[in-house]
Amino acid sequence: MSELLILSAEQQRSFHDNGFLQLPGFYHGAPLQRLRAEYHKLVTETENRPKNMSYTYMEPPAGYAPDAFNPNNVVGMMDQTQGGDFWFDQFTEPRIVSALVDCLGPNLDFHNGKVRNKPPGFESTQGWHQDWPYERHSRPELAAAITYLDPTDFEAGATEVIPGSPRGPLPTADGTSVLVQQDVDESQRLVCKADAGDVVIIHVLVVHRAGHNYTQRSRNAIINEYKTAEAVDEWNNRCAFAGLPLARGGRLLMPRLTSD
Ligand SMILES: O=C(O)CCC(=O)C(=O)O
Repeated sequence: MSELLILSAEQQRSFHDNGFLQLPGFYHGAPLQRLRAEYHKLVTETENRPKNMSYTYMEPPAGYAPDAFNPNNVVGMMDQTQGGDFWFDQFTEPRIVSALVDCLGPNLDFHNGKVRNKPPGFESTQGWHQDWPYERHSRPELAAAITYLDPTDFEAGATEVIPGSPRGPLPTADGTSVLVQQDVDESQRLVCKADAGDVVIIHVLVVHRAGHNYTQRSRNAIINEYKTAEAVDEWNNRCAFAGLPLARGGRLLMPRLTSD
């Protein structure tokens, strides 16, 4: 096996055994503040953006109001990667690319980027799923890196996973892309309690779901997905920078556009 770029052997093993890996404090201090500030601009300065940076908004449920960080209740967005140089550097960031190389392999491409938020009162209706039906490739060599901008805990926007769940595609409920919910052994679930700045990497076949947010504070997250160069798109990925080569033979390819 080739030399690891950033993860410890134990972290790499944990990803392979469990299908997910939490990287606590991946962003902290000034870089985390900058990330949050840039993100605030992303969800407030929504005019004159490239057309395929599509925003979706959530109607505040009774008893909940949008908070000052995400005042328009943006619940989702595709292709935040097109939001300017900062956001290009965010998904090509050398440390995250290195972590994904260590998890997936030395030849890494980008897959897509999105925002999935949990505004106050958000109820997750998607349920347990694998990302595979949404991201079919010639081989299941993909993973999502979720960057949390706020502390998340159970019913405060935390992602839940079934560690070590089967690595093959599981049957989906009729007419949907999610699993038959009753088939999932919830006793095995793990709540990914995260702090602002944590990153959780989730393999495309790992069973997981987004949590609810029954608090008055928005829980904001960026989700960038990566794949190996050997995994060929069969899903017709039209997202920005799909297939962009990020590493070859373990060597990172992308220059930095911004100085910090
Ligand atoms: O938002 C989350 O906590 C999880 C996101 C998720 O399940 C997904 O994008 O497939």
